[in-house]
Amino acid sequence: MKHKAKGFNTKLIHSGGPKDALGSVTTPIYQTSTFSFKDADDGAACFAGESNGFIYTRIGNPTIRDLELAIADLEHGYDGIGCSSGMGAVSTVYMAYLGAGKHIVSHNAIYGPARGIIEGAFARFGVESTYVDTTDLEQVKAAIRPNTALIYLETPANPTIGISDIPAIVEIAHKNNIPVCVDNTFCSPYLQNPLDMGADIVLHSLTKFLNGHADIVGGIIVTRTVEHYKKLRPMMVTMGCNMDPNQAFLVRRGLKTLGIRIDRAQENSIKVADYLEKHPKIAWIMYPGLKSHPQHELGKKLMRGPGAMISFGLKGGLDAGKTLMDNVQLCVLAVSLGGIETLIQHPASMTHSKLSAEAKKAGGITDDLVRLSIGIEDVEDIIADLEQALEKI
Ligand code: LCS
Repeated sequence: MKHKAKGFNTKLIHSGGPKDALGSVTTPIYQTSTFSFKDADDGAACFAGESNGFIYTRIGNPTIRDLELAIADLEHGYDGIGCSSGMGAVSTVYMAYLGAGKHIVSHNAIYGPARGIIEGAFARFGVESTYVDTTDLEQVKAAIRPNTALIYLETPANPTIGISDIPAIVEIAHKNNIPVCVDNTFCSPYLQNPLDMGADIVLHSLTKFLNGHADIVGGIIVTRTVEHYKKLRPMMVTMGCNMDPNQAFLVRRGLKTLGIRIDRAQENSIKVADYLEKHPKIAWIMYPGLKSHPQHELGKKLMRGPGAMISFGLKGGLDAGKTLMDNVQLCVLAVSLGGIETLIQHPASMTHSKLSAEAKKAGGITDDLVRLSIGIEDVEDIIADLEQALEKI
């Protein structure tokens, strides 16, 4: 796909296509399962197999296509593949690159189910895996085997906010002919473009920042090259991990405000992180914008801003964390992230509860870890809410 040399916020509004024949400014919801076999060039009926237009919504649909093209443009990729959910995108990538006797290397603190499905279902089919701290290049190098078929990164990682050096890992991987997939959910293309750093595949849970309004689940894969696209697209279609046109419509609408939403959430996050870091009851905090983050300098190199995700621990450990979460009034105690509302959650008992105790320990998913996804409310209100809840500890 040819990149349009437009600014990011302009692309958020105008990228995508194809445009509706009636001139709708907003791409409508094509609520149809199937399309008559017509030649897309002249509209004449044509035999099955000769149509070059849309065929069937699991394979493709104009509302979904609009979103795929828009996000592919934002991620500087060849093309996009809309999926039912973030996990639909993750599973499609795993299915396309892994198989019996193949091996995956990944970070030990990625979104729980993205690891759980490898160690559960994929292991049953003979897939091997090694989870290491990918923020340490030596651990990545040591984990590679002759049968390694995929390096799968999530950076910043969920929930530890560790940052992996994408270009350095790509260099190691490509020397070994291994493709690299990056889950860019925590940054969104507004803050980071892994394909520009040499990654082969980038994916998102659209449920988070790209949609931003906590009203759908969705996912997308964008590839750097046509070859990767051709490997992945049929896998999504045949597994039935497709989006729904309603879902695509809502994400396309939410996407238009991604830039201003992240600017505001990030501005709030910098203030909340600063407040928490100085609080006497806080034991530790991980936020890329703070100098205390171990990959603060790397983050500045890879990301255009520190984002809106913060993890921290309280001196009073798990019990103090429970008290905090039980007492917030504005911050919503819920899983998920990247929406306009501030969410607070406890990964060890919520998003990452299915991981073994050893896996949690190795990944730094400690019992005292509290994760915040900062929204776009007035920051004084977010801080006041945390303040009154911290006073209860
Ligand atoms: N990748 C990342 C980084 C995620 O955080 C999630 C979901 C997924 C993929 C999967 O996306 P989904 O299928 O849910 O659209 N993360 C969640 C979380 O931290 N809390 O609830 C869901």
